[in-house]
Amino acid sequence: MTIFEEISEMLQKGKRKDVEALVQSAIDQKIPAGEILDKGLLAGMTIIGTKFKNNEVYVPEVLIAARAMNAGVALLKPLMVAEGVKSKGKVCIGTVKGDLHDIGKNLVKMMIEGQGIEVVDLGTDVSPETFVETAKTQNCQIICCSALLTTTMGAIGDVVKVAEKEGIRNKVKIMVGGAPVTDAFCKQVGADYYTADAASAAEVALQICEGKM
Ligand code: B1M
Repeated sequence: MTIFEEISEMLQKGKRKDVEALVQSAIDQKIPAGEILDKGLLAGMTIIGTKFKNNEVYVPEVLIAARAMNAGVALLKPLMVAEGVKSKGKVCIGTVKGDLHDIGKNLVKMMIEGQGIEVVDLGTDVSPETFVETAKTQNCQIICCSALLTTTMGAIGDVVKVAEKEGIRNKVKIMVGGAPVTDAFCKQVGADYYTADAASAAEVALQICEGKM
């Protein structure tokens, strides 16, 4: 088994300390940080994402795997900066105005990070203006809106309207999700992409950042 496969396997099992030790060992072997990230950590997180989508693993396993991934990434980050490894894109994410649910949003965030994309987490109860201002000032390719209540999902339409008003609608994609949200609703409010789960959201985000969508 290669060290990349070992990292991937320990990440999938959520073994944070083992992931840290293996990543450190790979660093000591002078393996480039970008390679450790791609072939070890991101490979493992992609497998977890697929399993989560297929109901083979559940929320707790994903959270533990993400914690292990974050520990490995923390060791690599300074080296990646030094090596000039670029992230695959940048997005902002938040739960819409009036809505305090963040478990699903956090999963989406972790899965997107698991694709090597930088994520600005705006938290919960995020105003349309904050989503748009962040996308503008931080050059985000995607605004990701999560809504869990039928009473708050309408706020996604406000994000679209503010993006239009601020003149960034043609520069940013708007992705939406959350239990009451549907593809029909996404189209109705003029957003770009609806996905039903965190793994699909991460796949679509990567395609957008790579200019394939
Ligand atoms: Co609330 N709540 N809650 N709640 N809560 C629901 C959503 C509800 C369905 C429960 C019910 O009545 N059966 C109901 C909504 C009814 C409706 O509008 N149709 C409800 C209600 C009514 C409320 C309050 C109004 C209750 C009250 O105070 N009277 C209140 C509202 C507070 C507010 O937000 N202003 C409230 C409060 C809370 C708690 C604070 C207690 C807590 C939230 C804790 C937290 O998030 N930190 C809570 C919880 C936990 C729930 C339930 C039980 C679980 C939600 C959850 O985390 N699911 C929920 C009932 C349920 O769903 N069974 C309920 C797990 C999570 C992984 O799934 O978030 O759907 P989910 O995310 C999925 C996908 O939807 C998707 O990916 C995720 C993973 O694959 N996804 C995206 C999510 N965002 C995405 C974005 C994307 C793409 C995919 O692209 C950008």
